Formats: sequence, structure tokens, C-alpha cells
Amino acid sequence: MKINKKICVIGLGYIGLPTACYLAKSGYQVIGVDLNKTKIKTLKQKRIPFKEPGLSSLFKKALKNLQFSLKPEPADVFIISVPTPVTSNKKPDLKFVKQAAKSINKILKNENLVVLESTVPPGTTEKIVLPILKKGHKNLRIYLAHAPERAIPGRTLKEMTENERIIGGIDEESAELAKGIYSSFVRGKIYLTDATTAEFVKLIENTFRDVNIAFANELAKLCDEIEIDVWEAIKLANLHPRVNVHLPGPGVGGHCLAVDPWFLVKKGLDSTKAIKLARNINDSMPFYVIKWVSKMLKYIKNPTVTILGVAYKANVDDWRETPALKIIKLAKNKGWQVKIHDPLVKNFLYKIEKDFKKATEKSDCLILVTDHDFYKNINPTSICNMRNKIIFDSRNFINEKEWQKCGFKVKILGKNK
Ligand code: SAJ
Repeated sequence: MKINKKICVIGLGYIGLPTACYLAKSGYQVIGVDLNKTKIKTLKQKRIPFKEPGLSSLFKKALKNLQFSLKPEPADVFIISVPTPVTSNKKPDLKFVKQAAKSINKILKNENLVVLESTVPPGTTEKIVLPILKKGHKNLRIYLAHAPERAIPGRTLKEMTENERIIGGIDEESAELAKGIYSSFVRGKIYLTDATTAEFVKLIENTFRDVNIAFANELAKLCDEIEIDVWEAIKLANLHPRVNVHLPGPGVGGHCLAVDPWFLVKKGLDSTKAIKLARNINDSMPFYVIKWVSKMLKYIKNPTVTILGVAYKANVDDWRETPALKIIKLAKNKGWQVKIHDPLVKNFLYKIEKDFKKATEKSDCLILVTDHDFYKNINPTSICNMRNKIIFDSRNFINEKEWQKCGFKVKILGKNK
């Protein structure tokens, strides 16, 4: 199948690259654009720059209609899928979006469609991207829409095709045109709205989870105080048909939940108090973990701790915004020796010990941060080289009784009975 349209996808990350592949597989002529020379080189050599289940085979199927370049080329449709981080003072950093829009402005033609996929603060599409695109092009008819992605890392390909989607246009034609493009690979229903509502909806989704997790983290702290098991309590509460409390943990990481709620927080505005507080509660969880570990290490001189898992969540190799980093820094500040183990993460900020045995050698305490399947398969009887057998589990992941039977002193976050 060959569709007579050329699409330029700007930003070939976890979302941009699969999107480019799906569009190319559907028959569009696609140019994948990225500023990263190494990435473009890798892609031109027909290799994918990161792992995601199913991506390699999708990439092979897409290659026929897929080319790569360091800068955008004239096309019918442009899709912007670049990072939108926050600055150190938690303000949205839109420099990549602006840069992408400027690069499109130079080659924009009449009746081009531009779609912004990156998560952005409400109003960005209309008030920031549109004026950049329009600059010097007063007489061009430009179509512009926001189509926020909704796929979760680890299941990106499946969710990209199966999930329902929201597309918001600066006008109805823009929304309809964008829907036409996405319908080539999205099987889930596509709902149309205006651009600012679509931006807001995406932020509601991730902020809902962040606030919910902050609530769960407060419940964990409460259960530690009143000496009951938060995991059992949440499980029982969730039996109620209209209750869905998320799970506590060592803090919230990843490039979405730990970042996006800040796009809604307005300095000095009462209306975003709960969102800001939730962010702060989740960001403070590493301190809580270290507080408990300190208690357990009270009588041990010059302790060594082993961090189990630095990925921001289970079974991924992604460590962006991981709470493990804060836990490591706090432990080092206490003067503890810190060993780090993760079966999946590469190129971390600190040295990662890949050999589990070496990671536990002469350690006094294991701190389980990430619930990788790898740790489920660890048999505590096989750990014989620790100086003291202590484990703090921030995910309620290990079999407490089994570890206790092997002589481990066990503390599970929010479980104090
Ligand atoms: N976490 C908890 N408790 C929970 C659930 C998660 O502490 O009950 C922690 C995780 O350990 C992790 C963080 O929250 O550190 C985020 O994990 P996640 O699995 O909730 O989310 P992400 O960041 O991997 O992906 C999310 C997804 N959003 C939702 O599920 C609503 C995905 O659908 C979005 O597309 C993605 O953000 C995004 O790009 O915005």
C-alpha cells in the first residue's frame, strides 16, 4: 500500500520512533528527524537505538517507507514528538517544542498539517506553537492539532494501536485531518476536541495517578505509625466498586508522572495546592526510606548498603527521574558505603554491579527500590556473603516469611505488624 502523503516526524524517542514506524508501515512516506547524530547514524544502519518489545520487527516492516535525517524536509504533515522537561525550579521547559516549530516554519507550505504529540501546559498549541508556525506566513492556511500519546513504556506498541485517543484541533478541520492520519494505525476510538482541552486531558491523566500515589504514600506512613499493613488495607479498600487507591513506593519516577503535574501548578495560585503537595509528598519518599533504613542500621558502624534496582519502575531499563538516585545520594550523605545493582539499567550515574553476589558481598542492608522480576527469583538462602542480614523492601515485593526464615531482619514499607 502506498499513501500519497509525506510525513515528517520530529523527535525519534520512545514515542516518536514507533509513531514514525507505524505511519510508514501504513504506507505513508515518512522522514524521521532527530538532532542526535548518533541516533540518526544508528537508524540509517537499520538498527534501533533503544529497546521496546516488538519495535525491532515493526521497524523492519516500516523501513521500505522510512528515511532518516538531522533536519525536517518539506512534507504534507509534521508530527512533533520531542521532550518537554521541567527546569530546576519546576517550570515547563518548552525549548525543544519551540525549536521544532521554528524548523517547520522555514519549510511550511499552504495546507500543511502540524500535530504536536509532546505533553505540554494548557494553551501551548494555540498560544506558542501556532504563532511560531505562522510567523512570516500570513496567507498560508495552516492546520494544527494536539494528539497526546497515551502509551506506557514496556507496552508502547500495543497501547499505541489499541488505546483510545484524544485529538484536539485549533479548529474542527485540523482535528479531523489529524484523526485521518492517526486512524491509519490506531484501532482504539479517537475522540475529537479543541487543542487546549486535549492538552489538559493528558495532564489530568498523569496528575490523577501522581496525586493518588501521594495518597497511598501517606497511607503507608500512617500504617507504619498505627502498626498495620497498608498493602492489605489498600487491597481491602479497593474491593469497593468505586475505590481505586494506587500503591505506595519509594517515590514516583519516569519522564511523565514526576514531571507533568508541574505543568498544572501555578505559582501562588490556591487552585493547584493539592497537585503541588502531592508532588512534594512523592518527592519526599526517598527521605522516608532512608529514615527507616537508618533505624535498622542504628547499631552498625560504617554500614554498607546495597540498592536493588535503579530503574524508575519494574522490568524497564529507563532510570529517568528515578527515586533511586535520591536514595543513593542520601545514603552517601550519611557516610554509608553504597553498592548498586540493577539487572537491566546501563550507563547509570554511578557504577552498577551486574553480579548479584558481588553486590551483596559484605553488605549490611539491601534496599529494594525497583520490583524487577529478577529479584522475585532471588532465593534468600543463597545470600551468604552479607555482613548483616537486613532488607528494606519499598514495594512489598519479597516473601517476608521466607526471608525471615533465612535470618533476615525484614522491613516492608507501610507494614509494621
Ligand atoms: N508508581 C507507584 N505506585 C503505583 C503506580 C506507580 O509508586 O501505584 C510509580 C512507579 O513505580 C513509577 C511511577 O509511579 O516510579 C510511574 O509509573 P507508571 O507506570 O504509573 O507510569 P509511566 O510514567 O511509566 O507511564 C505513564 C502512563 N500513564 C498512566 O498509566 C496513566 C502512560 O499511560 C503514559 O502515556 C505515560 O505516563 C506518559 O507518557 O505520559
